[in-house]
Amino acid sequence: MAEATSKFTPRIFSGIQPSGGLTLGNYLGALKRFVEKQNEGIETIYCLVDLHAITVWQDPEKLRAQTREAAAGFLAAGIDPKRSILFNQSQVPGHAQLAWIFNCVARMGWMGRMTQWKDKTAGKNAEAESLGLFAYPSLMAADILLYHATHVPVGEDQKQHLELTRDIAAKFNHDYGVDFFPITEPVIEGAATRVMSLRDGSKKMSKSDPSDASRINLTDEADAISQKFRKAKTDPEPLPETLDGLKDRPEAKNLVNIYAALAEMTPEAVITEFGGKGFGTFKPALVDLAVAKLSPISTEMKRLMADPAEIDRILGDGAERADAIASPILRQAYDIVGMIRSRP
Ligand code: AQP
Repeated sequence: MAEATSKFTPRIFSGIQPSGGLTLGNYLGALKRFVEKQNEGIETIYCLVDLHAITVWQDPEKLRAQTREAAAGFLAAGIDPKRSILFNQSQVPGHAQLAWIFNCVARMGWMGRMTQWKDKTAGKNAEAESLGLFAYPSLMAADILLYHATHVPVGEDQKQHLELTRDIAAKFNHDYGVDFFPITEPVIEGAATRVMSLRDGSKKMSKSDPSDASRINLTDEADAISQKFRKAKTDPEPLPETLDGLKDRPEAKNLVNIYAALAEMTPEAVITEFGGKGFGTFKPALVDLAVAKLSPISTEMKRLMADPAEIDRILGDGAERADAIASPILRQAYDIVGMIRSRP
């Protein structure tokens, strides 16, 4: 990991929105790597960012169910709630409180330049979107900086938001003449930092895509995984003999990257193994691999979801531990900006 500001102890924070079921994109781009970071022995704080989820309409009952399901996904994928802190964002009030300060530090122009804002409002009336959706990156900066996190593992799509987090930290430090917030490093690693839709190689795989066939859900059973990969859009050519040959073949490249990430090998090694072979050979191999890696996760998720009270207990315990780190940092931030604190 690159060195963040050295006075800060290495600490990892990251989150996922419970705005739908977790996808293979969330798993390979984020969750699988969260587990690796936990297992490297660094302090890890992971959050289901439910306040982010409501930047677009969520049915309240579904949101609660999706949050528990996402928590089950984290646990099933290998997050150990004793070694990592796992909680849902709304149980730690400091996220929203620090976000307000950052709303006053960040500039409107910074938010307006975010490609995610542009993508999510493309073809729509942006004026009718929620203010929360516009200010989303400011809350994300608060999520991270509330814990003085030094490193944030994310997928490629979050890189720009991480840059904005650094800008907010730097402007806060500069405006108030302090060295209080770290300049956090994004950690974007692995073969599948941007998993694409199985129906359209130019679109990111996303939990909110209206087409279920565009994504593998972590809850999908072997049959669904198999069907979706077999029907995944490809071209008629066999896989190329070199990586370069994937350059103008986004769908083929996507499947090679998924295979590489699941098998923990490089895309080069996948090409060495399958170069010259057609999708009639490659897709069944991908299905076998995906089923072998993902089925244990979906089975464990089902087991965990049968006991929602236990999931809530884990999230509550995580929230208390997160709050114990966040509260003193938030108090200092309020002191720095000049808020009076005289309540007994
Ligand atoms: N397709 C992807 N490939 C690699 N990484 C991905 N991530 C998301 N999609 C992919 C990574 O997952 C983490 C959590 O993302 P998020 O849930 O906070 O929001 P998102 O990036 O907007 O994900 P979705 O699935 O597209 O959600 P919706 O549809 O609700 O907007 C991040 O680290 C992200 O990079």
